Amino acid sequence: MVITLREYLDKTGAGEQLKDLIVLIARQAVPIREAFLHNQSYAKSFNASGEQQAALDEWSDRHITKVLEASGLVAELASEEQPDIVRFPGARAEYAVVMDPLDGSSLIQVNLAVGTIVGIYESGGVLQKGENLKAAMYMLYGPMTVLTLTVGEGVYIFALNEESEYILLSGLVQMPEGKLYGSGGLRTEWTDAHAFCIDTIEHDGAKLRYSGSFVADFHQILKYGGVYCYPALKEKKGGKLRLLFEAIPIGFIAAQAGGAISNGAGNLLGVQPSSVHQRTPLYVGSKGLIRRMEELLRE
Ligand code: AFP
Repeated sequence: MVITLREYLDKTGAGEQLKDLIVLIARQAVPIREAFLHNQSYAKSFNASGEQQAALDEWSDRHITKVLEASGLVAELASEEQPDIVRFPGARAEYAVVMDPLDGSSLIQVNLAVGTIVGIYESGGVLQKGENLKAAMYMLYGPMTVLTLTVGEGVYIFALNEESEYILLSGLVQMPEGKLYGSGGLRTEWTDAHAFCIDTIEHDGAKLRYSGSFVADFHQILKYGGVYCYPALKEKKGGKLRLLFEAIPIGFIAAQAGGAISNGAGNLLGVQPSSVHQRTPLYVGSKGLIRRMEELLRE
């Protein structure tokens, strides 16, 4: 039996406004996909983290921001592509959204999978611990467009069909213990502790898979098990990935699928963000492997 995104949401405890917001955001995969063709280049601008924006980064950011403002459902938004928190004082609901509108943008020009990452808090603004999220989702633009979603009742994966309708692909996804791994940062930049950790799991048979798109790399860890990491580097103690836009929503999904996310020392979902563009070292994947890596990092 075919189950649509809306039908699935109607069976959950999510409130009407949250369901509307999720469906609205998920639908933006259609215009974003269409925009790929005309936004292949780099823009002249740099984001708040000093990285050059792709034209599609800018386009997706502007597009989703406009849609969220018009919805009247979102009071506060933090985007990887905007320097400050954006407030919509006219909103009739209190939702706060954190997003990376186009994650993995260096892969746009080589046509590898990239995605849109979103986290939704019910109220209280965007600077909150990940464990407070009400919902998290990502749309992955690969050969198929898939939506991975949690409203705190497990993880469900949907595929966008030819009528631009999301159809349930798999439900109550459980992340297995697995042997894939990918680590960001150059080996020469890794700390001794992280290098020891990677040497050890490689010795135990871990197999390298790393594309440069966090959302795509995480999706295969979700399905096959293993670990994605972007560690603290010798010269950059915070690593590269952003706590709000990347780590928190993906970590919430991982935890809902029975996996875990750590900053190397403990659960990253318990970390209180202090600024919008804060970076964090990150290890996300199969629970047993994450615990093992925390132990190895301590040794
Ligand atoms: P953006 O393309 O959205 O800036 O993010 C890319 C990213 O944050 C993440 O998606 C990748 O896993 C990581 O950077 C890749 O970084 P390296 O190029 O250092 O491997």
